[in-house]
Amino acid sequence: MAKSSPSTRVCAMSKPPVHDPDDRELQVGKPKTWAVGAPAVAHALQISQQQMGARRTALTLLRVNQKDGFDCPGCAWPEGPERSHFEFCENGAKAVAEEATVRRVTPEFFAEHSVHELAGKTDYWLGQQGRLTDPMYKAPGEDHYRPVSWDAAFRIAADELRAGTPDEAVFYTSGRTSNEAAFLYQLLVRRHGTNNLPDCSNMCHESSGSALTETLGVGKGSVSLEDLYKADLILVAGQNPGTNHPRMLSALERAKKAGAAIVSVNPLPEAGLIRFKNPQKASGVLGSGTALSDEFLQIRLNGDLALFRGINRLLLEAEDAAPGTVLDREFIERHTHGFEEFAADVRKTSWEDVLEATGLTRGQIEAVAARVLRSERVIVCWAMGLTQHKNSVPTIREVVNFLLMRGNVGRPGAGVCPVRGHSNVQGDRTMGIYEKPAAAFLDALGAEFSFEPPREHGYDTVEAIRAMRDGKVRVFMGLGGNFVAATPDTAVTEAAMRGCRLTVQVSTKLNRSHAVTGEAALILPCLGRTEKDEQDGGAQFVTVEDSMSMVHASRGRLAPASKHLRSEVSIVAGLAQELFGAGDAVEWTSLAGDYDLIRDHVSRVIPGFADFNAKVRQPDGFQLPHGPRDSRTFPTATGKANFTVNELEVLRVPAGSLLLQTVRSHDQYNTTIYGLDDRYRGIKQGRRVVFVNPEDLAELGLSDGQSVDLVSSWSDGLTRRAAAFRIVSYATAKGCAAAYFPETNVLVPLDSTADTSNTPTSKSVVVRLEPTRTE
Ligand SMILES: Nc1nc2c(c(=O)[nH]1)N[C@H]1C(S)=C(S)[C@@H](COP(=O)(O)OP(=O)(O)OC[C@H]3O[C@@H](n4cnc5c(=O)[nH]c(N)nc54)[C@H](O)[C@@H]3O)O[C@H]1N2
Ligand SMILES: Nc1nc2c(c(=O)[nH]1)N[C@H]1C(S)=C(S)[C@@H](COP(=O)(O)OP(=O)(O)OC[C@H]3O[C@@H](n4cnc5c(=O)[nH]c(N)nc54)[C@H](O)[C@@H]3O)O[C@H]1N2
Ligand SMILES: [Mo]
Repeated sequence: MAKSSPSTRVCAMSKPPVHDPDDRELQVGKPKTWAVGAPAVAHALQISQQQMGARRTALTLLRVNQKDGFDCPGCAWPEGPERSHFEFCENGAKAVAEEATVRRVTPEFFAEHSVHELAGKTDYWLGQQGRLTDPMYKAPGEDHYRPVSWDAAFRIAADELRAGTPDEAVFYTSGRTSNEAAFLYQLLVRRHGTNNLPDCSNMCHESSGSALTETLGVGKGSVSLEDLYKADLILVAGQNPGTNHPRMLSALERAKKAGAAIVSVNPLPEAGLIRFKNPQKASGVLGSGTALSDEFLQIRLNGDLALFRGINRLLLEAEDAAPGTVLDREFIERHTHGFEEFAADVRKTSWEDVLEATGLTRGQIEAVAARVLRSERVIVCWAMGLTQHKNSVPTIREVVNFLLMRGNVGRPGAGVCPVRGHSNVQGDRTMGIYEKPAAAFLDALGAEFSFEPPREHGYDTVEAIRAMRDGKVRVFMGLGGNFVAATPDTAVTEAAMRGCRLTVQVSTKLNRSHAVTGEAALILPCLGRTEKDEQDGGAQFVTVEDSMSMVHASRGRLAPASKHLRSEVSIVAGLAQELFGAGDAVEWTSLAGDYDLIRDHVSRVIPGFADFNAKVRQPDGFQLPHGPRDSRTFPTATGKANFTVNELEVLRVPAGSLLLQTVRSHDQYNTTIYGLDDRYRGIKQGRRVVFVNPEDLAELGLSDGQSVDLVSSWSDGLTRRAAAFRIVSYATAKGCAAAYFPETNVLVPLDSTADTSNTPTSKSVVVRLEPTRTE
């Protein structure tokens, strides 16, 4: 079917539905130049009422992010001490509505729909079915799930785990899991004898973690909300906060009112970054809002390393012209390592390369450098636009170089701000969800629970898929998430999952990972954030850590979606109890009955958690220590903040090809599709669209409205194809295209990953656009 290069061996295509029935209604209008405001509130309430009804909507939304309420499952943006009654945003409300929905997926549903049939449904359809109510088991050779008791489910999983070696099991985690569940889970996994703990972070901010750990010694952001309000200049690179972190817009608005300039760096002119209407203020709902960005650099995909190298070179030259006025010499001498080598290399940066890679003019880059020189305090914020490329780790290291030059780390109003995705993805890593745990962590864990944890590193997400593909994995378990749909190379990943003996999913909602399974499959339905968690020891709460290292409590208030649900903690403990038997050294049942006991263990194993139980009961929780932020101590290999040398290689695509980024629409949460619109980009009732620059369309002989297949080639000779996308002529950077994931994950080759972090290169996929054949 592929009429592509002669080297084509196989054509990988996403099996699941090529067409959403609703896609026929697809409408393309004009993109918006502002975000939030009245329509956002209306839209959030509409989706909430569809899912929950009016009364439940009011009850639930008032509890989001309140000090005695639950943490919004939407994103990891912090709340800050002064909260309004509506400390949520449109997309937070949609995330809550998805979970608090009154729709149910019952045993009768599974009797009616075979697994085979479910695999043919869209992600949207699957998610719309509602909350899972009962533990379910699909036996080998059967095509239907049947109800199973919790005890029998744990026995099935434990038997299968015992039948293989510890390394023949893979334990995935998604970032909504609470600290308590995550801590217990990694304990189970390490007591079982493996470090195979891939997580969604591997596909997300792993590049930030890698780069920041090497250069600053801590793989987390170094700023607090207060710092944003004190900054003179905030660069927002590779991030779409209007959709993915809407509450960040309020913070940016406040920073701006306090005098900060904002520069956004993005191939797409994202609505929220241009103009923002604050829904929490009458002026925002009715007025024309705040113009947020002072400067918009419409950079080419993958151009950020070049941009920061260019700026850094200009800063060095400014220092040469007026010595002692640009660099923070005292900071560099006292606190950093490797400056001379870095400076020598950056001076050699070729402007030709910088302009080609960024697609910007030298004047634009000089204007930003001039702003930097006028700014005492600078913060750089970023998200997936910087982390999902081959050169992501060097790119983020270059951002660090940029900040270190002027001492912009470890003082008020300055620092690094990787904006995390899932609401507790940072906390899960803090709790030890990591395939490459530090020796000190394992030592402390082993001492606390009197056992010898495995030392060999485990599989990350991409390595786990390879191992499954190669028949090295018997059991896959997912604590949340949707592994099959979120990961790259859909055809390869689906085959890999089907090759497992048993797949186990701990989930709130139905998704593709329940439909594409191992020979046998278990669905273990769990409580969500919004729900009451009653255990033997009484009502429990859990804790989470936000993007700025604040740890706080989260208490659900709603009655559980079904009486058969268990908490994540109780599911992990139940499995462990069955796996390790009665007299185990860890008292799993007691821990599951009273989460304070888990927190006591955490307080002894993980630095920064002393007095955990007391501190987390303070109204605002507490902030974890962070050497670079608190005292300019840098726990790196050199004991100082490291400047690094980062080679600039311009990513050139073959003639006739474009560089494709895979992004989120406004109506989705990763693989959960809330609706089929992408309001800010002018798309209604459809998702199979590809955004292309009009000049590229003219050069390629294609036109707006035409249907094309997206075809990616890779050095493995495999041609990957996603069929039938409508072209939308759009103001993206030249040479760059954009389309939504998960539909486009079929195009991302498993082996195309970032150096060091091994993150799939979801934002730089080389594709050709081939007119869809209709025969
Ligand atoms: N409503 C909602 N909220 C979410 C999520 C969701 O799906 N829905 N997901 C959550 C998760 S897990 C995460 S990780 C975050 C994701 O938050 P984002 O990173 O904002 O999400 P993406 O849609 O991947 O958007 C990437 C942005 O980077 C830009 N970009 C892409 N490539 C480049 C590049 O090479 N250079 C530059 N400078 N820019 C580039 C894109 O144009 C886009 O604006 O959001 C979290 N919050
Ligand atoms: N092409 C491409 N691929 C990407 C990305 C991209 O930008 N482009 N982004 C990547 C990123 S940044 C991320 S973080 C990953 C996301 O990967 P995942 O985290 O694996 O995926 P999600 O879609 O967030 O998972 C949704 C499912 O989680 C379950 N769930 C929801 N809440 C809870 C809960 O409280 N407990 C439990 N146990 N389960 C729950 C529900 O069943 C729901 O169906 O995707 C990555 N994939
Ligand atoms: Mo993410």
